[in-house]
Amino acid sequence: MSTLNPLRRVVSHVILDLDGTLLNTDGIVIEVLKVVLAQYGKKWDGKKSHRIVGKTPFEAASAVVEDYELPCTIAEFMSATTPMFSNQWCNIKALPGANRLVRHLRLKGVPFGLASNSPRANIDAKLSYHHGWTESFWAIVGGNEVENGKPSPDVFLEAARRLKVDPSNCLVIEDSLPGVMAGKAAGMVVVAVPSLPKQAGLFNSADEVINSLLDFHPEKWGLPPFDDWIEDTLPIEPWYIGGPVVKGFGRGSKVLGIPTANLPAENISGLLSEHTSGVYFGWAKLSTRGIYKMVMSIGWNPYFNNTEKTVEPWLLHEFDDDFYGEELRLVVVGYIRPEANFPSLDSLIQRIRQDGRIAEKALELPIYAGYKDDPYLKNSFQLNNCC
Ligand code: ADP
Ligand code: RBF
Ligand code: MG
Repeated sequence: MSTLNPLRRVVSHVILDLDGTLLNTDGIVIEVLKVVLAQYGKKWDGKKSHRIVGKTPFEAASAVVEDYELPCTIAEFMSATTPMFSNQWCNIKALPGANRLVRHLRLKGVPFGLASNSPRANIDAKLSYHHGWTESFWAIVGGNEVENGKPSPDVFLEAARRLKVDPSNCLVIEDSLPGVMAGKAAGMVVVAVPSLPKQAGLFNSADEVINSLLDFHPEKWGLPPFDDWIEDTLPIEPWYIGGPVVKGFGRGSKVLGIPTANLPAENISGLLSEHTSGVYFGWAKLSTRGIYKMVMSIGWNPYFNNTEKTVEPWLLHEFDDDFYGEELRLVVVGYIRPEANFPSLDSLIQRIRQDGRIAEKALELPIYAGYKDDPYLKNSFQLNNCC
């Protein structure tokens, strides 16, 4: 069976953006800006993130100086922040699915390049911390190597020129609006993977909007498919969270009939910013009761349009009573799907129950079953919560 939609264009080459698409740069940028703004007695405003995402360093600096009415020139601001950013490059993590994508394109022989608004020297420095990346790209183009940065198409056109391919045969993956505009202006197919939450609506010029790289299906565009999905699940590098069970939104059992045991925000905020929203599963341990299968959502629960990103683990077991205050530990081992909105509460409930059945079955597979014996679940609970 072919999964190719006849209306979809087929491509042969891929061009990736770096910051916000492959690398979780935004967190580092925000940390640095918080420190610098504090020196001027100002406070970072998360709602202004869109003013810097996808911009060249100079444009981003001018936006901050202007928005926060800083009493300095753009050049002064940049000479303060540039060394601070450079010091942080070693701490920038790959986004979920980035290593998997780079490895896949390389192993399948798909020619792929990198096109970023960052200066080439910065790109090289950032890539050097990610094993096997630099040598995987067939071409790398920095913002300083062309006349104009994104949203101008220059970086993408230059990447296509170096890849020796017609721009119309290229697929761009981009997290930012200027990047999507640049890819479209270059005549390329563009898959947007917005790095800021609740922004999907702004990306209507993209050919497809996905929630994370885990949701990229190359075969839709005539490229070789990933072959790591198993029984509707995608194995991921396991990650670990824990803490005492606290009160959530008060609607899991009441509204959905599906209780979800919430963890304290302060225990999970770092991990939450590292992991993209979606439905995941794994193993859960309750200190005094035992180890259970678990399926959970991470994100803003689009159906309820929450303002906070939360983790909502549903333990796949009938309990006779609540367990607020008990220590809960989770090993998250696989991914099922992006969070979605639903036309009715009943369709949301049906979908969550289906996620439960998928997780229940998948956790029997050897690739996931072994994590039931993970030391994080077995060890004494004195050791505290997070790894
Ligand atoms: P809250 O608003 O606190 O999240 P919920 O209605 O989602 O309320 O219920 C969650 C609570 O229900 C958990 O904190 C836990 O004490 C209890 N609970 C009982 N069974 C389960 C289960 N199978 N999975 C998760 N939590 C459960
Ligand atoms: N909420 C959504 O709005 N969209 C979803 O796709 C979604 N998927 C979920 C999948 C699972 C396995 C679980 C346990 C919850 C999911 N929820 C989703 C969250 C649900 O809305 C949440 O548990 C309640 O809002 C309780 O606060
Ligand atoms: Mg809950």
